Amino acid sequence: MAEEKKEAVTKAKKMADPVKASIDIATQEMIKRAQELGVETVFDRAENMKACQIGAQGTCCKNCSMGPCRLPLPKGGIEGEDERKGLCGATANTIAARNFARMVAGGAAAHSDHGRSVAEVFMSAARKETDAYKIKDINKLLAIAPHFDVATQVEVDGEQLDRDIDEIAVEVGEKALNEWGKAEGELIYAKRAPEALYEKWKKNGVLPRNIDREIVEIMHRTHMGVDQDYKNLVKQCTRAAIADGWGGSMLATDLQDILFGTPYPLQSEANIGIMKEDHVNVIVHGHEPVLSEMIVAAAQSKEMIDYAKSKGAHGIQLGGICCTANEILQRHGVPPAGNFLQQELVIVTGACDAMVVDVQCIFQNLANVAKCFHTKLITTHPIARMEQDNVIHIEFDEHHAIEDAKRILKIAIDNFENRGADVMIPRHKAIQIAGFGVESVEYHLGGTFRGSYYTLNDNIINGRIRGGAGVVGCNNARQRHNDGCITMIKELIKNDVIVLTTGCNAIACATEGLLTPETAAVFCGPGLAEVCETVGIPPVLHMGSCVDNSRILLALTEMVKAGGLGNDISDLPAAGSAPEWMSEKAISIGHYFVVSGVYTVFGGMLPTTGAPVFEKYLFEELENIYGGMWDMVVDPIEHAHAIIAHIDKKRKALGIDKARERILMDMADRQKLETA
Ligand code: BF8
Repeated sequence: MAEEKKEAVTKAKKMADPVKASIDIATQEMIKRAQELGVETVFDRAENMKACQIGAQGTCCKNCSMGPCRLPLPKGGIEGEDERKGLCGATANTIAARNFARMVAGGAAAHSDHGRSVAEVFMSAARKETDAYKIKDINKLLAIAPHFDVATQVEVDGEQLDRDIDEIAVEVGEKALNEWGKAEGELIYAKRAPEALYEKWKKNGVLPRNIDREIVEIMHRTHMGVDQDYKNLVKQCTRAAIADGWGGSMLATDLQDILFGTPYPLQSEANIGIMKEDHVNVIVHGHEPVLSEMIVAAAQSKEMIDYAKSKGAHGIQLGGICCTANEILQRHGVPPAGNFLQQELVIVTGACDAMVVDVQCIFQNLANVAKCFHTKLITTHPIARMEQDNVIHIEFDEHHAIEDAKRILKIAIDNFENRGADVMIPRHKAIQIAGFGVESVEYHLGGTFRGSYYTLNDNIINGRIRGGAGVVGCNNARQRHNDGCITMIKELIKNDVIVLTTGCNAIACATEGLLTPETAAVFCGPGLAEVCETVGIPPVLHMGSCVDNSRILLALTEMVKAGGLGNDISDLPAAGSAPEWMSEKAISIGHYFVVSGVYTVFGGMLPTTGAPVFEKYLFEELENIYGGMWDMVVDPIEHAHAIIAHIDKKRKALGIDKARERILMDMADRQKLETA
């Protein structure tokens, strides 16, 4: 590495201990490598900058310039009346609730704006304005059309005939796009929730009107001097969170499935070791699959492979980081090179010929790390550019998508010969099975004849499976990388809790080898192991990217519909978790799980601890309204046991807490088990 380039890197004062920083050996090796080369990473920065404890408690208000007003929780807590106030008189509850609501707005905006971009590309494809994208999954299009009141058949001379697919697609696309800004009505997909849940939302006045409006209204209400009632603020962030989970995110998932194909289980690998020394390594990072789908297609073309070979490489190795990785993994088997905290380390290998980024979760420091190596860092999205002068911007346009993808690949291929001597790819990678979804879980755990979640429900009722947990979310440099996720999940599956996972948590599970059917015999309790071995699935099911948490909502809804486990999501022996969360998106996800009836536990720190009354409202009182509630448990084993205790509570309420022999039930038997 050139000396002048080294100088471009800000040297950290203290260095992270690689073993304390991550449980993953590849990550440990690359942190050490970065330190040897004098390249600073997030792990070192976390050693040198401590988090602001007032902000972490959620009680710093910077919404006007009379502040920032800081209201730390006194040591020993509050005795008597809480007299803390900002200059305007805002209480700790108001401040924490406003901050929390703004996090929901940020997260919902990110997921939903992603969804909007997909909807726009969907419209271009439906209107045939682009050759690059086609309606790929017609069955899924036909499955969602009725939600939008779009007819799939047409009457001709008294006969019902199938309607033209492009016509259906245009109409679905128009109605879907309308969900972001329609003037009246309510979010269409809210009705996909179990009826009891929809009625709860209606009764409490939290049905979203449209996606954008609920986010904008949070920004209005949290402006200085507007909403000063934490319960009313939570009501608004409930609307916005539902608009995310059952709106923007769910639309993103559905439209991506129609455009790029609904995922089905496939085998791949994971971790930095997927990179190849003799190949052109191209890493895609971010969240939106519209460009990366094209990069996958272009990288498989003979033209690009021949071009790579003409430059001395054996081929092109694609890899991913974060949720773009999950998107192309679940549909094409492209292996993830790592999760959120590994993004800089992929460049530190010295073998990353190009990193192509779109939106969300992208470190600005990538540009500084890229400067130390030959890596071309390419931004592609108009809303996510970088100020550093070594960054190339190639704005992606769906109308010439494949040309853009080839242009990017050529830059990477041309860069192959510029690799320095500092190449070190860790040898560690693991095999994984990914690509589960509502449809494939139904196939594996329901069967083609019954076509439902009966088998899953039966196995929960007979106790082989104790319950289910959606374990999702990020990494956080304030915690040991992947430790919270993996320790917690191993404890869950040991106790017969099946896990559905997405996002960076899913990549952590993949790198630790938890996403193979063989894992069941090693880590699971006897009941879950038996089910996994019988149907040949891993005990941890990779359900996709973070917008695909909507798949988990729909899987829970299918469980309710299949019968025997109550009438609503809140009756199910199920819970949600994000042990290493860090982003606003995680807060939005957490909140839509809670108000969909799911007990949801976060690790690390929640920005509610500085306002105990507000926190109690989230942690206890919301259960009386929606059936779900927030919780925070730092220790991963205790975190798992909080989930298990909740599952056991729900099993007891359903009357299935006693071990019982497996009996095949018909619908009448099942209905007898329904709770009132
Ligand atoms: O959206 S899990 S670090 S990449 S925010 Fe970001 Fe968190 Fe990863 Fe996917 Ni989700």
